[in-house]
Amino acid sequence: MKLMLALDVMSKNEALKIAEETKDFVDIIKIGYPLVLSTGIEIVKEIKNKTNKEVVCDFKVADIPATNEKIAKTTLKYADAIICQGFVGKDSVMAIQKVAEEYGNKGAPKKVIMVTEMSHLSAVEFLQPVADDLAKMAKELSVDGVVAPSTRPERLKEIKEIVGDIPIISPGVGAQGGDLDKVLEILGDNDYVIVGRGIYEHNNPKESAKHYKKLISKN
Ligand code: NUP
Repeated sequence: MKLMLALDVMSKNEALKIAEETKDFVDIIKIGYPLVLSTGIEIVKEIKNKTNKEVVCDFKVADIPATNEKIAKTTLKYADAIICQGFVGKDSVMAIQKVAEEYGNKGAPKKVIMVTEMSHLSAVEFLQPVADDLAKMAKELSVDGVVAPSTRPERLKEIKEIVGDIPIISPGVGAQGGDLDKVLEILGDNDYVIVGRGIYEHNNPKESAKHYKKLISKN
């Protein structure tokens, strides 16, 4: 199982410092609007140069196909992977997959990760009722990964059963209170546990990353 650092800090210096400090224990780095809107998309390049890790842009893209295509082009020029929403439907996700295919190559394929059920409380209101269908769509489209919640292990399990061998990217451990032990029983070698605040808000991010890496590597 792999550790994905969610680097949702708001300053370039802090981002680069934490990325470098934790890089020995982190498998891949995820950034999103907090950092990119604060510093610009070029931060992707800087993180990659400092750490030699793949960078995922968590933009939860959710627009019409033509606009999704533009967002994917700007993002995948820099990033290795992009996260999109599935609830906008197949054509919107496929528009991103088309860009990923065009921009990637054998040595460095670009990946499209799709959200199914989110981890926060209110995800049960609108997303949960359609999340199994979203997971089925993710499988049909052969996306490169799906996001599913560590805050609801029973749902994580159900979504994993639907998507089969598609890697799961799972947020919710740490600040959101997800039970890592339960999550470790469900996820496998090709899946990712996302930790953000549990690492970057810790008084020693390196030690915290080391701790999480050790816990998830036991399985
Ligand atoms: O359902 C989701 N929940 C979630 O927390 C989908 C996500 N992409 N995330 C992201 O995961 C969230 O935006 C943040 O970047 C990370 C979790 O961070 P933390 O709660 O560990 O700080």
